[in-house]
Amino acid sequence: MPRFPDGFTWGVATAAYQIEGAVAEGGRGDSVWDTFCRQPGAIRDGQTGDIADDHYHRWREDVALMADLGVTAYRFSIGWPRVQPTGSGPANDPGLDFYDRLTDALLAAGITPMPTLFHWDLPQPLEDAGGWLARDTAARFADYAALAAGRLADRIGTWITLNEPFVVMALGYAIGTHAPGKALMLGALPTAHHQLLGHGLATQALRAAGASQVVLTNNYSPVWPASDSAEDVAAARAWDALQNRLFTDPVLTGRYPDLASFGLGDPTAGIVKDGDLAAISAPIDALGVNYYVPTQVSAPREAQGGPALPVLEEIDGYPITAFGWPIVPAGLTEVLVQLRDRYADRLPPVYVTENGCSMPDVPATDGSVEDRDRIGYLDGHIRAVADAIAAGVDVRGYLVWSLMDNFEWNEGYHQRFGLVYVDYETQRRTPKASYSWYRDLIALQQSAS
Ligand code: IFM
Repeated sequence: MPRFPDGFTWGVATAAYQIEGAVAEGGRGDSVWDTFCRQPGAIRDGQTGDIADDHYHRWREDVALMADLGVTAYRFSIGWPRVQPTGSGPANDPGLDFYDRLTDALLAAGITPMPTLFHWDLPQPLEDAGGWLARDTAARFADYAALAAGRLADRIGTWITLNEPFVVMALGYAIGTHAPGKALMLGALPTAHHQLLGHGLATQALRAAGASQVVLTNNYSPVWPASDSAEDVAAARAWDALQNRLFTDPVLTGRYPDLASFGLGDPTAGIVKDGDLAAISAPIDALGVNYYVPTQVSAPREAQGGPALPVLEEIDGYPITAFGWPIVPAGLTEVLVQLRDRYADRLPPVYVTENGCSMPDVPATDGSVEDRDRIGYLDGHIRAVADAIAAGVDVRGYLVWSLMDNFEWNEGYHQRFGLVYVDYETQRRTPKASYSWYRDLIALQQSAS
C-alpha cells in the first residue's frame, strides 16, 4: 500500500436513521423514513429503523470500537427530528444532549467528529408542507443547522450539510423507491434547487455559529456510454450532467448545468430568486465524495407520455458485491481526477466521505467473520485514492461506509456494509476480519508519518 500524506484522515461513516433506533425516545419526532417504512411493500420484509443498531443506547460501545480501530474521524449524522421534532421551532434538548455526549466521547477518544446535518431523515411535518419541493424547507434547514451548531460548534469544526442530494431527488421524489415515495419524474427537479439553497443558507448559519469547515457530500459516478455511438455518448453526457454536475456546478461555479439542452428539463424554472446562487456558491472548505459504482447508459428509447431519459444499463465483466454492484476501484480514481479536471482551481480539498461494500457475511461457528472479499474491495479502492493523489488531486481523507452493519434503506437489514458485524437479535457487535485489516492499515500509515 502506498504511503498517504501526513495528517491524512482515516475514518468510518454512519447515519442516524440507519443505526440509532429509539425512534420514539427523547422527544424525537417522525421523519419521512418512519412514515415510508410503515407503507406495505416499501421495504424488504417490512423492516424498519425502529431499533436498527440501537446505537442510541449503545453509543459508548460503538465509540470504543472506533477508538480501538484507530480512526481519526467519525462521520455520523445528526437526526433532524431528534433535534427539532417537527422541523421548526425550538430545539429539543434531549436530542441535542445525545449528540453532545457523543461529541465529548469522540473527542476524549481522539476522534474528530464530522457530523452530517441531513442524511435523509426529513421531519414528517415538513414533508406534509411540501418537503424539498417547497422553498421554505431550505429556510427550515438553516434554522435547524443553527440550533445544532449553536450547541456543538464550540467543539466540532467540520460540518457536512447534505448527504447525496441527487439520491434524495432521484429516488425520493422522481421514482419514489425511497422516502417520501413520490414518483414525479422531472417534476422532482425543484428539489435540487431547494436542497442546494438549504445547503447555502445552512452554510451561512454554520459560519455564524463558528464552524471552521463546511462540506457538501455528493455521490459521484463515472458515466460510461454503452457504445461509442453518438447517441450513447450524448446520453452519457446527459446523465453526467444530472448526477455529477447538477449538485456541484452551482456550488463551485455559481451556475446550473444546462440540463434542458439534454432534454432533462430546467431545474431552475420559476424558482430561482435573486441571491440564491450567491448563497449556494459561497465557498466551501471541502467537497465530500461518496463513490460506489460507475454508471453505464445508452440513448433514450421512445418515450411514452413521459420524458425520454438515458437508459441505465448493467455493467458486466466485473466481480460484484452482495447488492450486485460491480466492483470497479478505478472508477474512484476516475471521479476524483474528473472533478479536478472539471473544476480546476475551484475544487476545494476532497474527502472520500463514503466508500464500501455489502458482502454476504456469514459468521463461522466460532463467531468470526472472515470477510476477505471486503478487504479486497477496500484495498483496491484505497489504492485508487492513492492513484488520484499521485495524479495531483488534493484528497485529504477516506472514510469507510460503514462502521457497522445497519439499516440499508429499501433493503432493510439484508445488505451488510459494516467493518463490524451486528447480530440484530442480540445487538452483539463482532469486528470482522476487515476491521482488523483497516486497523493495521491505519496504524502502519500513522507509524510511517
Ligand atoms: O447506506 C447508504 C448511505 O446511507 C448513503 N450512501 C450509500 C450507502 C450504501 O447504499
